Amino acid sequence: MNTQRSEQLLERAQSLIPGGVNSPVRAFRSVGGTPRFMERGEGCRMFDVDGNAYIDYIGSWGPLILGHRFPPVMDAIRGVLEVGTSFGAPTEREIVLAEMLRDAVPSMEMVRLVNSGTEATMSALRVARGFTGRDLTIKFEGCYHGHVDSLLVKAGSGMATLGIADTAGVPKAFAETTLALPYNSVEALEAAFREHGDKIAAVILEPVVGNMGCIAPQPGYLEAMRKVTQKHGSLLIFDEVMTGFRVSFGGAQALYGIHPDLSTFGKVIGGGLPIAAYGGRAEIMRKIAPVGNIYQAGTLSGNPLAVTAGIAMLRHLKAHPEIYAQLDTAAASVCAAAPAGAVVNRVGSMFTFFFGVDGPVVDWDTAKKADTARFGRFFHAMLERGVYFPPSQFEAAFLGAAHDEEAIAATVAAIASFE
Ligand code: HOZ
Repeated sequence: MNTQRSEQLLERAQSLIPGGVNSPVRAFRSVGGTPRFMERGEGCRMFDVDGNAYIDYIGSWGPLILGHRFPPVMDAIRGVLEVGTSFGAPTEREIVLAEMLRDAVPSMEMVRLVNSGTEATMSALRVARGFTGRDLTIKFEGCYHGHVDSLLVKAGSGMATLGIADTAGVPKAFAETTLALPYNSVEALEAAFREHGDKIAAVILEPVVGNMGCIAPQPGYLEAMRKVTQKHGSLLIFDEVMTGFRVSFGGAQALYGIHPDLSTFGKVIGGGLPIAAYGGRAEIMRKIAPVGNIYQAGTLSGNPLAVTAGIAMLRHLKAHPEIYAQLDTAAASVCAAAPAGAVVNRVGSMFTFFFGVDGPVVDWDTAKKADTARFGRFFHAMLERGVYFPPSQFEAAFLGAAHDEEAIAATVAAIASFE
């Protein structure tokens, strides 16, 4: 495979942009080799600057559930270009998107739009602290909630990929407001509440984890979490940036039947443009300025471009609920082809093959035992055959509605040829 132009661009980028990339996992550091510079996308495929085509299993890390350049989303974006890209003043479109979010996710009685998942989780956490008057947060080892200072403690995604335990630059005092517990352990959660219950503002988690690879909650885990947070007056925050409108139209909370107090959304809700949202119980959300005294703001928040793309995306998903069953079937076919010995974790269209583990992968302790060198060989074998999986053992793969039978068959054949 010719990668000459990508190599040239990497060299040029590296002198100017740290690692040559604007988000660390893209740099291929844990798998080695040259990150591919992309030129365009079409449906389930991406094409790089050297003319190589790839069946895409990152989908922009989640947003592209309908594939690249999905026509209704593209048309909606073209339409809004005629009226303006940002006003810094409210528009009716923002209400439409907020209504769609509330209708799909009943626990979100009120919503605030922001620009990224990081902003959404940072804001939700501030609101939880402001509402409860408490400072401590519980998060889970291997979960990632964007690069919020206090949440970069034992974090997944790029931190897990690069082996950075705790990032420099976060004041100790911030990190000390966070307790990191093992995922899927009711025992650890209850013990933390026994010790610190009256100080815990919130528990934040990925209800299905995507950032240490894909990990599902064990039966009863989310229920226990709901119960213990309620008992101690702490807020339960579901970070559904990855899972929202992905594992089901109403997100993981609809799939598992749990009502969190606050939720964060991103990725799919922007149709591929930068947007995110947080929201929850009206009683809590009314504490936010200008109604209350918890401050959060943003110049480009609710900008018409991203809002319009999001509306088009959600309209299509709502009108075609059968998409979720189709995604499930297609992802099951890909997972059925997993190399011998790999442990397969999958929830709907999110999945991971864990290499070299000898039992179920349910938390960071079991995930980190994975043979990352073998994963790297798998990743490159797939890339050579034109299949682009996430360049990290600790990131979930995403399949979309544009993955047709031909793409699935080609993926299955590529996986089958890996030894
Ligand atoms: N942290 C993102 C995945 N969990 C990667 C984002 C990107 O590189 O675009």
